[in-house]
Amino acid sequence: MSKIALITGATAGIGEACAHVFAREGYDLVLTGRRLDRLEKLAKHLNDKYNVEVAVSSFDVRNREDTINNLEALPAQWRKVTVLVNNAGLSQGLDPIQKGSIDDWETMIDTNIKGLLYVSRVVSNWMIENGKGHIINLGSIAGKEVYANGNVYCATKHAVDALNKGMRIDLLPHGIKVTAIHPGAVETEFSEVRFKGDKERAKKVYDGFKPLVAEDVAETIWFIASRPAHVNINDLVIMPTAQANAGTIFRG
Ligand code: NDP
Ligand code: 8X3
Repeated sequence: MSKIALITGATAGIGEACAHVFAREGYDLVLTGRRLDRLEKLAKHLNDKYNVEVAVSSFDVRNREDTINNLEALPAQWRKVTVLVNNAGLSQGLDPIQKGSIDDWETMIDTNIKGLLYVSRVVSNWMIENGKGHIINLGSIAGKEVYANGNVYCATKHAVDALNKGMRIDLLPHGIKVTAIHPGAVETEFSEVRFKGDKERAKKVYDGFKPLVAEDVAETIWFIASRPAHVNINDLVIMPTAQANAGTIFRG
């Protein structure tokens, strides 16, 4: 195994698109997410199509023990992770602070911040052992700006922005690159998850303009990962052309 990408949240959207791109580029893969059936189907497809090795590991990143134990249970050859795409994440609800669901807040905090930390704690140590690596964190435009009713989701992505900067400082002596990519609107399962399965409401988010698709973000992540050894992209914001900032979308 020469190059390995570990992608969290590979069962859908940006993570799944990253799995395709890294497999196309000859990377062996560790794919994680809760939906094991999707992981297994994707692994078989990528192995058949690109002849790459794919390990799958199904766990909920909110569960600290499961996350650490499942990662540590991977056979030793998979510890040679070259690129970690810290992608698993979600939004739940879109309500003003005084009306927000506390359960939703906890789900977002536990997934987007704590889950990312649990995975990073394990994999950064593997990278230190290997003397190299690249951690690519999925932030968001919601981690750069705040929009109406985005409150807690925006806070979790601001935390990712801060953690990205902190990780870069801490891992610098170990030769590990750290990058955050901050997309604007990407049409994935994201809004359907945010609105708890309400497909109609989710679809409306992307009405009247051309959003990014998961492949746009995945190709940009590949660009970030494929820079020469002496080049690191610290931070990258990527938006649909129709979106100026978190709250301004031109719907023609
Ligand atoms: P999707 O809903 O399409 O995919 C989310 C992925 O995260 C799924 O594979 C899901 O897997 C995984 N995931 C969610 N919760 C957990 C959990 N508790 N444990 C393990 N895996 C989990 O959304 P996107 O692809 O759009 O989102 C990917 C990332 O990009 C997220 O961090 C999101 O915040 C960020 N982002 C998205 C934008 C957008 O507009 N879509 C814009 C900016 C950033 P499973 O359910 O199988 O566990
Ligand atoms: C997802 C993009 O604008 O819906 O992070 O928060 S947004």
